[in-house]
Amino acid sequence: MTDKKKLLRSLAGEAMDVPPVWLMRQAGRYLPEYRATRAQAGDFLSLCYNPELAAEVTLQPIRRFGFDASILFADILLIPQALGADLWFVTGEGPRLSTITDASGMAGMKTKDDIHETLNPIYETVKILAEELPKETTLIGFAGAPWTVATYMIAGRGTPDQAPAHALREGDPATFEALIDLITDATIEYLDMQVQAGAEVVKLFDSWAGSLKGEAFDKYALAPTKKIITELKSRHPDLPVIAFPREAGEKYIGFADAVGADCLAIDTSVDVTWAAQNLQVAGCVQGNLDPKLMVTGGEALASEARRIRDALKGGPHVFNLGHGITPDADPENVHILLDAIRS
Ligand code: 1CP
Repeated sequence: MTDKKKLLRSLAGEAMDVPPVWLMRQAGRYLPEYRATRAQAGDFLSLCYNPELAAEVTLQPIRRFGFDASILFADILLIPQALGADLWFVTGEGPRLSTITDASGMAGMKTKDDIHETLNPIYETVKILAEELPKETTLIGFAGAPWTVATYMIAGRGTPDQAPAHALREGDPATFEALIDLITDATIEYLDMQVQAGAEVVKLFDSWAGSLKGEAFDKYALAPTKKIITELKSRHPDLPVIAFPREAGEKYIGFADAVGADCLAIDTSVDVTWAAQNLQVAGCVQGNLDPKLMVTGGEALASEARRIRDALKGGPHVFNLGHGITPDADPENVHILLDAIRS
């Protein structure tokens, strides 16, 4: 047990006084070396599809901070592109995609077996990382969960309330479900290839899960996630999976068990004492420091980090933020955070 990597021990259910720590978006614009490598690549998508440079930006925060885990540098929107959607990024605004508004939009999509042609460079990045990461660092692969990915494919961009996706879901359920099924099947193949290339853990990001309520949540957030995890675990029985149904509220309860995840990632809105009582009983919990504290820093950051660590130390915990670190965060604050957690 002792030479097992720290993150894998937490995911296997071990409680520790000092939890493993990594940060969502730990490779990103708050780091000057990331901005330099992105400029070298030309733009964000060229960086994602350049295995040497994508591996380099993945390694940068590990070198600088010594996190316990490293997350592959890529994006959840590469799957839509691999399925045939147009994808580009508008500087200062975010992603843009071609839209799917009816059955004709689905007719232009490729199949799950066609995605590797586009995504092969991502598997190459994973292979480089599996070679180059320090032996104590766990490599996490990832994908978006089908609902979140569908919201971008339908609207063609990020949306505050996912209204276009809800409109298709309610107005043309056959097309909507065909899209969810296609993303689900493609995601299984994509993550399987990441694992074959060397990813030791996979995480599913369902960033917009919270906008699905009641039965719609069960059908379109929970069920596709369960299908992906069930199929991946049938192919890789020992693969740990982290699920992140962001802003799921009371739907967090029982979620990890229902989908077969080893760890439930929680957003900043969840009270950690409540999480210890209601969520950690089912297994590992990951979270949930407010990313704003990575901008403001100081003693407020250190004491909040210790409060979260201590509230969750009775059970398995992976320390992380409740959402991604923002470009205006100060890298020095990461040292404050790590000192607070590890001392
Ligand atoms: O300008 C830049 O350099 C691009 C900024 C950026 C980065 C660093 C984007 C554009 N994506 C990424 C990398 C990324 N995205 C990772 C890599 C690993 C890491 O965490 O270090 C991961 C895991 C993601 C996941 C991702 N992409 C999510 C899910 C998590 C979340 O933040 O909720 C989502 C929703 C996306 C879409 C996306 N990609 C990029 C942006 C700005 C967005 C959000 C768009 C929106 O506002 O809706």
